[in-house]
Amino acid sequence: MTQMDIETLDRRAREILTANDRGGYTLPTAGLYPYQWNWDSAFAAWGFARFDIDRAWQELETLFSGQWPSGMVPHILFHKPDPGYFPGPEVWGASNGPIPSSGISQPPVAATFARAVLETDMEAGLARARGLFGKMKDWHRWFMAWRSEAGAIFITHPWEAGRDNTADWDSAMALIDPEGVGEYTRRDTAHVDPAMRPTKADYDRYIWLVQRGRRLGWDDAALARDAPFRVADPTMTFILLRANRDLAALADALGESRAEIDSWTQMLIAGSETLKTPEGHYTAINLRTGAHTGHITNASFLNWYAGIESPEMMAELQAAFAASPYPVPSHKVGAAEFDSKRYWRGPTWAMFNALIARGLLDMGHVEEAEALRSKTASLMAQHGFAEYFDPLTGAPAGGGTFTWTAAVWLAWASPSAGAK
Ligand code: 9WN
Repeated sequence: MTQMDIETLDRRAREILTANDRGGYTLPTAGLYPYQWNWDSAFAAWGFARFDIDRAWQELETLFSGQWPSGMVPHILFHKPDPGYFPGPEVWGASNGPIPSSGISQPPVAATFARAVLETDMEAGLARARGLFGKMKDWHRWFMAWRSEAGAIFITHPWEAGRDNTADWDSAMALIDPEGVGEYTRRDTAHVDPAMRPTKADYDRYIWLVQRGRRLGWDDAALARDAPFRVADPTMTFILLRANRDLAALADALGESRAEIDSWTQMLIAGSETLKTPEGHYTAINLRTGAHTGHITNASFLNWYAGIESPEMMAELQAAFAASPYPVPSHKVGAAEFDSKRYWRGPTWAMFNALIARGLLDMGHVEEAEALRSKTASLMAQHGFAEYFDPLTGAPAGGGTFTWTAAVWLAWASPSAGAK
């Protein structure tokens, strides 16, 4: 990549963030996702911090303006109505918070990126970080209260982990009979090739679970009783563990107490161990049956990001590097469920790679971190800032001009980012 290529790509990535900006929050991509999504926004903040620090803080502040009194931060905030997305606010029927929203959460990367933003803005940023600190802590407390099974964080809807149709949910989804879900019109397949999206069987169950939540008024205690879908998930567990460590560092920087946060960290470390199979791989657990799914997905490789060493996962990472030119696939290449184009069942996600590589770097695996960065950078340089990519050919898939892909280019993959 020449200096000129890098400058052009940096400029293009900044343009995408700016074009997806709706004033205080950023859409993942116009058309397909016309609202504010939780973890997408935290990635956007990381990207904005490269060229507009005030806008970076604002992205996080707008996200937390939708926090529910329970501490939960919804996965979608419906700031303005838009008929282009289904299910919209009327389907969710969640009026539990200050802004119409969905009724579930998403992986809590916010504290990690708030810390990263603060590191680029140590003086002026302290006041902004202070404004967010208590809200982030309340959110983490909500996870520990309502989504923890002995320290392993579980999800109650496939959308909660942000890996909608991963094979990790298959056994749990098979136990749901979506009877009575009724007719509905999907919008996603009007924007994107249906071969790159979840199936109708998946969608029926997504909507059926939303209808159940709505019926129960999105009340945490009611939802927890006889929950039809409960899967302990490496995405959630590792990301909350990492975010918790970063929240504790923020507590230190702000002169706040870290005792309660540290107690959660210990529980999450113990919970992470329950995700480990006898082969030493981190996989999801269907809590209704107690069985590990045994699938190696890109979430399995977040152990380093969470501060956990694993020679077995390192061997799997080397295997993933050998199996495709554009790792890390969201499902192991060669496994029966692998589908190179279908969303979370095979494609490579640049934002996931950014998390995996940060973990590798933090734990001293410099060579692997750099290999992953440069492979991801060449993927974007050749194929643009797509939602996800075919790990075998690099072909772009899903939505285009994607916020979090552009953000991770700016903050991590671009040679100008200094590989942080
Ligand atoms: C449902 C916005 C979101 C991401 C998720 C990704 C996808 C939504 C959808 O898009 O999910 O939340 O409708 O497919 O799976 O991780 O946050 O980019």
